[in-house]
Amino acid sequence: MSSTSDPTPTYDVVVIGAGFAGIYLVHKLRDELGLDVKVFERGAGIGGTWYWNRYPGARCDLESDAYSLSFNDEIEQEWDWTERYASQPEILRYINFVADKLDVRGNIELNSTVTRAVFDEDTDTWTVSCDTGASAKARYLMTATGILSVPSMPTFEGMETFEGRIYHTGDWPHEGVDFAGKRVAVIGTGSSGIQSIPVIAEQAAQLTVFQRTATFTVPAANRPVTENERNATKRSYKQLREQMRRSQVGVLLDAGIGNFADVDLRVARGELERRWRGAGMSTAMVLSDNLRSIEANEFTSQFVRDKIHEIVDDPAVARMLEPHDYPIGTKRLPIDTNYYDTFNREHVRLVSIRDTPITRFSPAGIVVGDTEYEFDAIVLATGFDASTGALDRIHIEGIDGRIMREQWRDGAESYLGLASPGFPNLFTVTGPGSPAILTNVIGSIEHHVEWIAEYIAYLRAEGITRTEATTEATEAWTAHVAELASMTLYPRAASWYMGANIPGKPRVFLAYIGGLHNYRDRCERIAADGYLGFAHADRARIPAGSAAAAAGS
Ligand code: NA7
Repeated sequence: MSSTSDPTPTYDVVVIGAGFAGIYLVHKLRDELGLDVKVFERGAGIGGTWYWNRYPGARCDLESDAYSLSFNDEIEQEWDWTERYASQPEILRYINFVADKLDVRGNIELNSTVTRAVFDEDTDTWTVSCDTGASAKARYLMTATGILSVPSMPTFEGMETFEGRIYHTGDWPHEGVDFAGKRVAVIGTGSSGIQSIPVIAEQAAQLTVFQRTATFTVPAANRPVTENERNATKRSYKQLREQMRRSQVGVLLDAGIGNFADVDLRVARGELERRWRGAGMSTAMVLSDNLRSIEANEFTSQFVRDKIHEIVDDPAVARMLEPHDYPIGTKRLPIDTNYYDTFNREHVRLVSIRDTPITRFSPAGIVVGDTEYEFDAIVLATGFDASTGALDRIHIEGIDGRIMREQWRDGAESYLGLASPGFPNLFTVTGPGSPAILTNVIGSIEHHVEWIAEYIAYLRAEGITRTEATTEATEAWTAHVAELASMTLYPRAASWYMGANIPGKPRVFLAYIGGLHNYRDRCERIAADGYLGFAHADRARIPAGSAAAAAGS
């Protein structure tokens, strides 16, 4: 840190957010590039998504040996995962272990929500301000604000009159919640609802699930990791990680057996049965064209619907649980532990609010049409303002007074998901238009951080003080992202991938669908070509205030 007569502390880099991305950025930029890095974090602890999402049953939907950092042998070898799919407490312990190993806590200021970030065109620096009154200047600003970090709070009429407690899965009380003996409602049947419902049902006296859209989910087949498995994984991490880096989604899933039109459907059904017993997300990938062909998708979808009828005793409840509103896989496919089975329990009931939505909350509970349901507690498992949500909540002001959330009003536009025109020296880790949300996000984070660090090293070596994504490159990338999405079934779902879960949010597909491997190649080529698509300027060689010259050079 340095300071002149201006009392604002000055760093090389300010990072917003201390989840996996923020922590890795500190390590990479500080320890490998020798930069002075400051992180502001909203939470009272580190961990981001895993700090806030403490709802009962919260766990990762990717296997622990994939959903973990790969860049440090010591961390890899010393940490022992206990379950195939790690629970939230274990992941949070892991993040804290990593932070201690890398000794990054001194760089992080907790309890500090960044409210403003303004670029100064005369000095090529950002000034960042927090709700605490703290501020900092830096040449580079990096947002590591996460994809699922802003809970989506529905506004039901009369919510404030409810006399019990209301919880959101994405902002769960740290002291935990005891539902014993309570009448509990859960609104929402996405991943958070599907993970929490069976666990809440274990505790509550009565559980009512309000379902707007029936959701596909497949068994997690979670189990403890044995000592032998753990050792075998540790021995082969090097190869495993390399394969993951070069894969479509950053994790090794069972491949498709062929396209719908080409495979023997009895064989496909057999393979679905096999995967149903423990292949997690790749259950929906038996047919290679599952996300491109509606016939293929319908075959897989019907398999899951049939399973629901096998599991659920009451045929009327099973019919309500049958998903029909989107092709399987076009919303993130949850993996569950006893989700459908839970509806066989006496004290669990399902209320469809698909055709008759929730009318209002009352002091006693929830009113749907003419029926009032009484509760002691209501759990909102209603999801997140994904991807752009956290960035929209910060006043980010670039050149010529451009405000990021206004620039993105009709849909987020970015170059590679990492940079946006008008916002020089700003990198958005796992930003909209990157592959992150469709991949093992840790794999994407590692890639982004490494690529950005290499780029910063290049900029410093070349004496470049300002970099900005060009409008042309950004438009071309955004069009490419949209075109790839349009070739799939993804746009048929009203998903958070499309921004469709937030009223008024533009419907733009928020991720690059071409695969982590292709994205990595593309980024490598861009770097090899002198960072094609970015405009560079050198403060020393342009007159002060010559912003236009800088951006266009
Ligand atoms: P999701 O997947 O966005 O699910 C939210 C759920 O809440 C979904 O069932 C929604 O129904 C429902 N919802 C949202 N708003 C309302 C209102 N106003 N009324 C009734 N129901 C509502 O969020 P999750 O937290 O479960 O999962 C997010 C990601 O975390 C997940 O994809 C994994 O990657 C991990 P809808 O489907 O919109 O009809």
